[in-house]
Formats: sequence, structure tokens, C-alpha cells
Amino acid sequence: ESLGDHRAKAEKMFGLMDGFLKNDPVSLQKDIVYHVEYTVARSRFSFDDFEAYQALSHSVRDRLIERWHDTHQYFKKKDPKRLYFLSLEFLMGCSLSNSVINLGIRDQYVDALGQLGFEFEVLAEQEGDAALGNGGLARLSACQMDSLATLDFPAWGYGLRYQYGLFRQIIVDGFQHEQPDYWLNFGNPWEIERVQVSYAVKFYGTVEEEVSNGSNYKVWIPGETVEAVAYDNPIPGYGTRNAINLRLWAAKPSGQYDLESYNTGDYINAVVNRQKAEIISNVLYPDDRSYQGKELRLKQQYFFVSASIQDIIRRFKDVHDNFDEFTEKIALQINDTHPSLAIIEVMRVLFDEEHLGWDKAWDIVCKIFSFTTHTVQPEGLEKIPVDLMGSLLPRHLQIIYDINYKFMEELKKKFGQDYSRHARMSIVEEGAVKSIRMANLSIVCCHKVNGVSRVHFELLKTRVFKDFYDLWPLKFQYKTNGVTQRRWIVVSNPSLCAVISKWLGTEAWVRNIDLLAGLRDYASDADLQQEWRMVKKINKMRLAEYIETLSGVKVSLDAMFDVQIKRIHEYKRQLLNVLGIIHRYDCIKSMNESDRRKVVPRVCIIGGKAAPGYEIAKKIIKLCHAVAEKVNNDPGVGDLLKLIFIPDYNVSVAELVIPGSDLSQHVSTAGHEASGTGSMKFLMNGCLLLATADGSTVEIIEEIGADNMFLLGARVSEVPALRDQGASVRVPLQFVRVVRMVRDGYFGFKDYFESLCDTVENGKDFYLLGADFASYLEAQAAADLAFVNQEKWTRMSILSTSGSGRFSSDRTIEEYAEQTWGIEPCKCPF
Ligand code: B1N
Repeated sequence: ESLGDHRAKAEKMFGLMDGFLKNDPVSLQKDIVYHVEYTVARSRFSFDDFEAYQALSHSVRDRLIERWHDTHQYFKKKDPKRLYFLSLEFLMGCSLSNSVINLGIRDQYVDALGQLGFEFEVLAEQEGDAALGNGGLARLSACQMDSLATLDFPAWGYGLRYQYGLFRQIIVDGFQHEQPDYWLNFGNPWEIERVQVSYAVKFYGTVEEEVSNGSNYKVWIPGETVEAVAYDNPIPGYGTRNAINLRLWAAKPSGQYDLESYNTGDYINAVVNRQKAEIISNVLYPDDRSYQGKELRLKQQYFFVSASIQDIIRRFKDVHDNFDEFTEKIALQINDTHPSLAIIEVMRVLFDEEHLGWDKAWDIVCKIFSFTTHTVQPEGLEKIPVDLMGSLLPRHLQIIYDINYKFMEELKKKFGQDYSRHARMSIVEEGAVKSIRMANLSIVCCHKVNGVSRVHFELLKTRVFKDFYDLWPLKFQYKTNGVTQRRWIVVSNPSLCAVISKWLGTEAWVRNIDLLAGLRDYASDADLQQEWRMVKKINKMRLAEYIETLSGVKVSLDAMFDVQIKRIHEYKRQLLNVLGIIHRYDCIKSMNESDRRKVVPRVCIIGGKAAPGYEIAKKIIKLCHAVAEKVNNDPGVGDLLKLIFIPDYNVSVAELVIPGSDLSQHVSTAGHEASGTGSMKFLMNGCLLLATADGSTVEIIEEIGADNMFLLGARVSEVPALRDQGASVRVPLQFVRVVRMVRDGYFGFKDYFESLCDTVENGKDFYLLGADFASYLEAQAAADLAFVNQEKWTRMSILSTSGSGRFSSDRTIEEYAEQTWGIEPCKCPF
């Protein structure tokens, strides 16, 4: 077919489409009804809210697809340098509200549905979260995709389409239980299955030599082949026509049939064996920050990496017939070390398959890859046992050895016979279990290594990667994390959004967050303050209703809502919070009537999941429930103190809880949180922070000033000395007392809590809860004092929002684009 014919055909088809879809209420209604009838296949006379949600989503999806097609057509025409963002985790949450807001058609939908007798919000609540990730790292990927789309960058995301997302947490008798999250059960309107986009991914087998054109080449003869099928998820930008793509891979049995077993008549077993391929993309590993050398996890990593690299090279080759321009057209970003096999895979393809020669292939690899680390503790770094790597990916192991050999030669030249330095920096770790250090591999091969906050960067330079920093100081940078104000203000807090736009006289801050600083001038304005408090009240009401439905506990709206929501970890110190609550309870119990009248009532809210195998974290959850049981049912306490554990914390729960909180806690032991991003969401929503000077908090202090938050605890620089003091560190009596209460069984489950108490007593308090307890209580007292003065509190709250501009992922992405990826916007014309 000639190009002319193709064009004529395309134009005829576009003519039949009657132009693009229209967004007036009647057109929207027609589309929704059409999807009820033909897509969901329900009768237009009888469908429930869920089916209405499905039809509604399909009509939104159609509009997404139009822009997504045009964006990719346009990228193809312009052929700009593209960014490929590789991450094993994306925590997207719900898509409906975010999509209609970014497409700029929310109001139209609200009207259209209203006229049909439906409420947009009610239908939106039918959607379940897409939870293909654990915590901060995964939600960061999602925020960054939103910013990439909004800022018109020619970017693609690549990841894995897990059948089971992060487990659901249910609480039985105060204990966490895990249930599978089979999120695709009712279909997923936000993805587009692309059966024709698939690649074979190889595993196991052997490496052989082959002679071609007089040279020797290595050929990998795989032992197993699995097919990767693409599922595309359009990501719409806000205030732009651009919609970029998040391509997730699912494993399917390979098209290459196992002819042997089909011939031997073992048909049933052959089919059953084929089905095993799907295991690879079955389930997300629920541990963040702890590395386990599991074969399936390595398979997942290589599976999504191999498919993505094949896809990227195929797209490049569509328009280029050699690799000369590869480095000018492609930037590959590795989200932590999880996708770092991509580096070796590109090396293998260019060297073994494209025959570019080692030096040329190596030169390309070193120019295209950049890597962000999210880790603080050296123990958290990924290490793959050599035996495992050699069996699953024999050729990759050889290439890693070759890279390491050359790297060691370079070190010898530079540092001579400093063998302990060589051993520390080597990609291969000798020892009981010989392993590949994925971080060392990534640092050696990438042109930039980024940290996620300034404090994190300092720790990388002086501790975690000190040797590498000494060798290549210019490789190391940091980009402080950010979150998207589209989801974390516009979607989740419409009332606040309206007030902000009203006072700034524009909605432009949704794309240009620096404008929020304009609110600073009105921080003491009585009218703004009143509207601000009204917004908080509305959001607290929503949250209070949610709490009552969940737990049956009625909470007072006059109380300070004090929230800590994040994954449960010892270093995040939810236990410090609970011990503080016990102390508060203990104080209230011993007060006389006149003192009680001075107490600022509190609703303490804690939420978060513990990794299924993390025993201590699970005990912290149980302790929350045990304390809540006692406190919430104590008639002598009443509204002065309530403790609520919100089960199954996820993105949607965060969207509800954050706008409704007054105070939020970010109290990790200094030096342990690489960045932290929850704090940024609270800050944007005008919730005050009670925090340690850790991770990104240090930069938040610089933006809003220490007077506008409640700081506590040891600084990063003080932690090592405190740790060295061990049992002789000064611990306040109140701390000893509250731990004793738990130990003695005051909240029941005496034996069960024993090992939990052991983690903070007798000189074994690694995370320094005892050392920071006095300071924690002082910060809490300061928060109480500030809350009594509502003008002061509201002013601090407005200053929090107006100072949150630096923590937009738009800023982070602009920095990456300029300093790391070298990409420029490519805006699809309207
Ligand atoms: O990444 C976030 C940071 O804000 C947090 O401080 C940091 O703890 C978090 C293995 C991780 N670090 N490492 C992980 C996640 C999943 C996994 O399988 C490690 N997550 C973080 C964003 O920078």
C-alpha cells in the first residue's frame, strides 16, 4: 500500500469518526449510555452504580485514547530525545477523578451525570486502587509520570502488570492479616491490551561461541522462553493535550510451542507447563527496603527489563538504521537498582546481537543510563547471589564479570594496590555467598547517580557510596522528591483548591506551583483564615464519618486530628507515637477536673501496612489496637483522647485522610528516611508537621521556617554518638514508665509485647526512641499550645501551603530533565 493510499484511507476514516469526541453534556450522556448498553452490556433500564462507573470510565477512556494517539503520532513525527522511566513499582491509585481533571472536563461530567440522576462522586467511589507498588518509591513514580505528562516531556514509563497488587490489610482482633489484591477481577478500563505488542524473554540455558565475519561472538541459547505482552495505560497531562504512556508487561506462555511434548502425546502436561509462565507477573513483592535473594523476584526484574529494552530498540530502529544517534535520542532512568539489569541487557544486545564492538557498546551504555537511589542503609542494597545470576542469566553474568574486570583495572591505575578499597568497590562481593552488588554495578555504568533529598545526598557522599564519590564526584547529584499538586490538592481537596484559586485570582498554580507563595500575603487575613478553617472543617467531617463507619467510634470535630500514615517500620517510629499516646492517656487519668478542662482534645490516627514477614512491625499494629481498645472505652477520658487505626491504608485512603488532618507526624530517626514524601502532601494541604530533621524535612524547614512546624529529636550528626552511648544514653522517666506499662500487661497481651519492648530497652534502642522521647513530648506540648490559638494555627497552616511549592514533582522533573536526562518538552498541538 502506498503512502498516499494510506493517507486517503486514514482521512476517510477520520471523516467517519465525525471529528473528535465532544464534551458537551449531551454528547457525554450519549457516550455513557452507549457504553452501558454496548461495552458493559447492561440494559439501559437496569444498571447499578458499579456498572455506571464502568460506562463512565469507558467514555473517559475514549477521550484519553484520542489524546494519547495524537501525542504518540506527534512524538513519532518530531523524533525528540525520549526518556524511558523504568520502575518495578507504580502506585497509581484511582484514575477516574484524576483523568477528568487533567483532561479539563470534570465540570462537564458532573453536569452530564447530574442530569441523568447520578452523582459523579458516588460513581467515582466505585473504583478500586491500582496498587502496583509498596510505598513512597512507587507513589513517587506515579507522581513523576503525572509531571512528565503535564510538562509535555516525551517520556514513557515501563513496569510490570502484577495480577495481584499490594496485599489488602484486614485486622482481626487487632492483628494484621493479609489478603490477596486481585484487582483485575472486574476488568480495568484504564488499560489497553496490546496483544500484538509482545516480545519473547529468555531465561536459563547456556552460552556458546559463534564465528561470524571472522569474529567470535557469544550466543545465548535459552532454556526457557516467556512472552511479554504490553498493556498500555495513558497518563494525561493537566492543561495540555499530551497524554503519555505507561507500558506494563504481563507474562504469557511463549508462542514457541514445546513440540517435543506435543509429539509424545503428553498434551495435558504440556499445556499445564506453558501456563506456569504467567507466574512471573503474578504478584508484587510486599517488602520495601529489605532485600531477599529470591529467584522469582530476579525473574520479574529481568522479564520487564528485557521486554522494555526490546521495545525501545525496536522503536529506535523504526526510524534509524544504525546506532550513531542512539545516545542523542534515548535516556534511560533506573528507579533504584531494581531495573539495573537493563544496563547489562543493552550491553548484551549491542555487543552480542548488534556486533557494535565492546568499546562502542560500552560508550553508549555509559551515556544513556542514569540511576536514582532511594536507600540509606548499606544493608538495604540489592545483592544477587552469583549462582542464581549464573543459572538464570548466564550471559549477563559473564558481561558483569567483564565490566568488573575493566573497572578493577581502572582502580588499580588510580589507587594502586589498595586492595581493601578494591574489595569494597568491586561489583562482585566475595564471601560466604558470592554476590553481585547491583548498586555498584549501577554506579559504575550510569552517568549520574541521584539521591532523593539533600540530607540523603550528604549520606551517600560520606557513608553509603563514599568510595565512589571520591572516585567520581561529578557523577553524584540529588533531586529532592516532590509530589503532584494535581492529585494531592486538586483531586483530593476540592474545597481547598477553590479557596486557593479564589484568593490567588487564578487556577494557574495547578501548573505553576510557585504561585502558591502568593498566599503568604494573606496568611493573617481574617477572611481567608475563616474560609481556610471552614475547608478544614468540611474535610474533618468527611474523615470523621469514615472513621465512624469503620470503627464505630464517634470523634469530636473540635479535637486536633493528629495523623501518622505510612508503611510500618521501626525506623519510622510509629512506636514512639503510640508510647506518646500512652503517656498522654496516663496524664489525663491522673488529672483533676480543672486540669482536664485545659487539655486539647486529640484524635490520634495511625494507618499503614506491615510487610507480611516483619514481626516487630506487626506487633506495633497490635499495640495500636490494644491501646485504642483501652483508651477509647475509658469513660473517664471521653473526647479528650481517641486512638483510631485505619485499616488497609492506600492511596485512596490517603486522599481522604490528608485533607482532614490538623497535624501529621514524620518522626523517623534522623539519617534513616532517604526523603519521605507523605510530609509534602500534608504540607500542601495546610496540615502542620511534627517532625524530625530527617530526609526532605530539613528542606521543608528552610521553606516554611522552623517556627511554622514542631521539630523534635536528635539531628543526623548527633545520632552516631547517641548510639554509641548504648545503655547509658539519657532516657526520661516517663519513657521508662510507659514501656513498663506495656511490658507489665496494662494493655493485655503481656507475652506478645515482650519482644517489642525489648527493641527499645536495655541499651538495645537502636532507633533511639528513649533518647528522643522528651523532645517528642515537648513538640507535642507545643502543638497543643499552638492549637488553642486558632488564629496562630491557621496562619501556620496557610504558611505551610504557601511554602510547599518547592515540593511539587514538577520541580523535581524539571531538574531531572535539565541536569540528568537532557530532554526537552514536545507539546502536541491542540
Ligand atoms: O523511597 C521514597 C523515599 O521518600 C523514602 O524515604 C524511601 O524509604 C523510599 C525496595 C524500596 N526506599 N527504598 C524503597 C521500595 C520497594 C522495594 O522493593 C526498596 N523505598 C524507598 C521515594 O524516594
